[in-house]
Amino acid sequence: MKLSDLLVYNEIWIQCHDNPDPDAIGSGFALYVYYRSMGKYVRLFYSGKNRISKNNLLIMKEMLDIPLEYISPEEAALSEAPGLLLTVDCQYGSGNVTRIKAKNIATIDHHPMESGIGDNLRICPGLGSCATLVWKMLCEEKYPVNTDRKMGTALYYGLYTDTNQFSELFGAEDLDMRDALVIDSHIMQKLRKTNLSLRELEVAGIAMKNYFYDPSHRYAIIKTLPCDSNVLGLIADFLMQVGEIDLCVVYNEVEDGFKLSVRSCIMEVNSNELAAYLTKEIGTGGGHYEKAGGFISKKLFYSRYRKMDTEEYFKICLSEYCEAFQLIKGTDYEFPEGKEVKTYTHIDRPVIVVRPESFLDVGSKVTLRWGQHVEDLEIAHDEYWALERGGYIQRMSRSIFNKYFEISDEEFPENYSDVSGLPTVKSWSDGRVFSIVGYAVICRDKGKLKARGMRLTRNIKYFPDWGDGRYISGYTGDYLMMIEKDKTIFIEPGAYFDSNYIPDEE
Ligand SMILES: [Mn+2]
Repeated sequence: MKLSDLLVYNEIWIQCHDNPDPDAIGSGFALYVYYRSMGKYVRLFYSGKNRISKNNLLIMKEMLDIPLEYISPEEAALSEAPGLLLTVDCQYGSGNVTRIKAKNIATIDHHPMESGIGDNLRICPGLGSCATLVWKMLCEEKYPVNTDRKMGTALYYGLYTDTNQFSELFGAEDLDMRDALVIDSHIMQKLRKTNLSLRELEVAGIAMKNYFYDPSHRYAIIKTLPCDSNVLGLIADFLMQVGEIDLCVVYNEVEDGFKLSVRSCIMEVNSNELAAYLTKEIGTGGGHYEKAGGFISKKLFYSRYRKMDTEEYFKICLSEYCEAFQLIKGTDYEFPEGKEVKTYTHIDRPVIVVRPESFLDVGSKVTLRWGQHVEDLEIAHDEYWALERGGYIQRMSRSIFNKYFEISDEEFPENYSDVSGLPTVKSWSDGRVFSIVGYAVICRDKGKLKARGMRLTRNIKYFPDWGDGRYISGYTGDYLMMIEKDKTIFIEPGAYFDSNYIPDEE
């Protein structure tokens, strides 16, 4: 569904979920402005037992001139939308939205599909906020979003609160919106300082008294009472300052699922990977090395795990994760011998290689993006990145680069990758975005590269003895490789292995 598909209706009622949050209000407001500009009669409202009372919502409504109306449940029961009812950040018929009679229903949402009621649905569960979806749809209509700072601020604040102040942001499209929006930084400053209410302070206090701690894996789990998802992030950040705790999951129940914040303060666990692990096939999760977040759908959880208690689930899953990887340290690892290890020859083809130091400072933090692949990295001295197919980035030291690659004067190959677009790097310090291709060179193998390789039958975390101390994961089905003469170890993703390597005849 596109926004312009709904222009056939002259009256459009936009409904946020009950107890609306900044994402629902921001998304609804942007849609309100859009349909008004198209000459429609538009209403923006929410219902439910409670009127909004939190400071940040009141400030948002007032400073951004959002014409948000409140309709009591009694009034809602008597109302009927005359044209179209459009639910945002929620789905018609779900438990978190008061039902209003309507002949025509449309939905724009980023939660997992619920009832599927209505002919016009646009549901994208992978997105960090509903605001991102609305922004995308406005861009599809070529609507000049950046001429309206208030709209920009509303959408920005929606994403900001739905991703724990961007700390749990991981989607490529979410990053696109964050980088593209023009906002009123004065209003945003005010909103940042009113994130929590006194009630939420109490919820956080109660939650912290009731933690579960596993001393063998050094993780903590906390379930909180219903509260703003920002509180989850704050509690999780707090736990990371406790000496005995290396990892934590803080979560609570919402109408249709569970929101969670994940933290790690050790190099052995990447929160981004852990959040994806905890939500695999039952939701979405991801983020950065130290902070990540996610959402688990109740429907998917209970259909898979029946009546399992959620805390029990997290205990099992966290312990499983802690034991699921073999740790391999670059310096003292003995490559296995045996019949599962074969010698392979690399198929020579052009590779894009970049030396990030040539345009970024050593030690600076950046986000690397290539298609849907998003990764945070710290620029290490003398590090090179080979950009391989499927959005995979092979990191290597300068000495390895010099030994095995030579610069070729070929043109950039067309269709280099099956990943759409070209890779970019965004600097955290000043927000500048660099297209890597401008700094990259095309390389070829120096001579025939031969390596010993073994298909992984379990997951590993490989800690190279160069770089920023972070590990590289290899999963069952990937290949652990070693160049014999200098014992260089690297991981090749299983998906492209056969088109990159040929086994030698034994
Ligand atoms: Mn939302």
